[in-house]
Amino acid sequence: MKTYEVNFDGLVGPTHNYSGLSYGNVASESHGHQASNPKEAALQGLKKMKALHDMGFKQGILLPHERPDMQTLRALGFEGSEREMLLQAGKEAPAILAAVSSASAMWTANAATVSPSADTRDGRVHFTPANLTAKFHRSIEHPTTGRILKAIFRDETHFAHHPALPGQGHFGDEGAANHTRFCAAYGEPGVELFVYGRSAFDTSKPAPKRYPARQTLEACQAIARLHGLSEEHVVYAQQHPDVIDQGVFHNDVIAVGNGNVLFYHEDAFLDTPAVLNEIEQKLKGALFKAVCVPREAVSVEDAVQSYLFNSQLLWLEDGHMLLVVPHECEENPRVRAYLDQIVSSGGPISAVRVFDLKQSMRNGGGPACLRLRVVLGEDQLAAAAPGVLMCDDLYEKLVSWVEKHYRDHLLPRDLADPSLLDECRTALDELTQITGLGSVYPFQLT
Ligand code: SUG
Repeated sequence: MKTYEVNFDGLVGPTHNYSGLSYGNVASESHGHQASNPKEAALQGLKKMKALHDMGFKQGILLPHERPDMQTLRALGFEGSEREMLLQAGKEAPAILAAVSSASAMWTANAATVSPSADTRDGRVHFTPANLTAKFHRSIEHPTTGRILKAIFRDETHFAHHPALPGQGHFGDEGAANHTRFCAAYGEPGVELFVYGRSAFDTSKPAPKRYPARQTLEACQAIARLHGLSEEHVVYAQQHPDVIDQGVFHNDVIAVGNGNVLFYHEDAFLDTPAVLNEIEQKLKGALFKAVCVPREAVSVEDAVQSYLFNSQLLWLEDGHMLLVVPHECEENPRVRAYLDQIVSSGGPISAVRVFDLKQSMRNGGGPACLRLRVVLGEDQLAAAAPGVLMCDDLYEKLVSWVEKHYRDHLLPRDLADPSLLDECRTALDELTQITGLGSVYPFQLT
């Protein structure tokens, strides 16, 4: 039976905007309060999905969330009609309104951690939505994320869904952005690498001084337990605290792995030799290839600015890897020179493909942030909801849907506009019909 890596990209939501919400994420902080273009953002994302689908990769979508999140506004004491609540929040608490309006669910690398059935004790694919406790605007994502994942992966004989970890800093979990799986082939047992920024209980471990470390060791361990992963197939690695302080807020900003390849920056981990050695030991049956990018060639600052490592590493038919990078990599001369050299080096990465994802990049989200990887066997893929799997027809429908419903200019002050909420709900209602997912949004459930 064939097994595939299916990339589920987040479809950018109609409220995509720049509110400077993510302290420690340099792009989000520096673009805060500029005008965004939600229509362009959604179309840029769709273009990437379609191009990868056309190249023969399996591609799916995850749906945007209902925003502004009126339930959260109500829970925070805003009262009256929805119109009144929005106007009051816009006037008295614009920062709260921005948080409950963020389209941040688009970065589906943070949606969940997924363990394929070849790795789990009960032979099912396990999903745990990330609690995203580090940022308020992201901590409200997991209930809808969980409903969407359950609606797509319904069949309990194949799929197991866990609730998000307790929503508390001790178990801060950012999902697949800090999780990488290595294997000889997708259908074979792999090694799951969990990367954390700090420990909640072990004070002997160093922590960053300037920016927050979002993921804890204890969250990683809890996910491994919940998913029924065995010790011999798990590696925990601490991210170097100094790189977090330079803006590396997730491991996927400094390293990416797939199959038997890890592409990483020299400064990514606290103890690199130990991490590489443990992956190599545990990855029996596959020749582990670690491609290190030296700081002399690409500095951490270059990596954060260009998002070189926030790339997708995709297995080509001939066994080599394709690196899918954002356009910003071409604009940085050192990164561009490095990429030119790597494809001609005879190493595991043989091709590079560049995408314009500027709208998402300005909030710190590159190609890898925009996708959640789900390894599925043929039978599991057949059991998934077909309406979210990319095909020519779905692509055309989604492009027309975006053209019809999305604005091409949005400022944080527009978030209080009650017609934006209506537009968002009308669009999402139609989207659940296009994808055949049924009711997943609070406004459809009440
Ligand atoms: O969590 N930005 C997101 C970007 C997430 C990128 N994901 C990965 N690296 N996997 C974040 O910081 C900014 C929203 C704003 O500022 O309006 C934001 O949430």
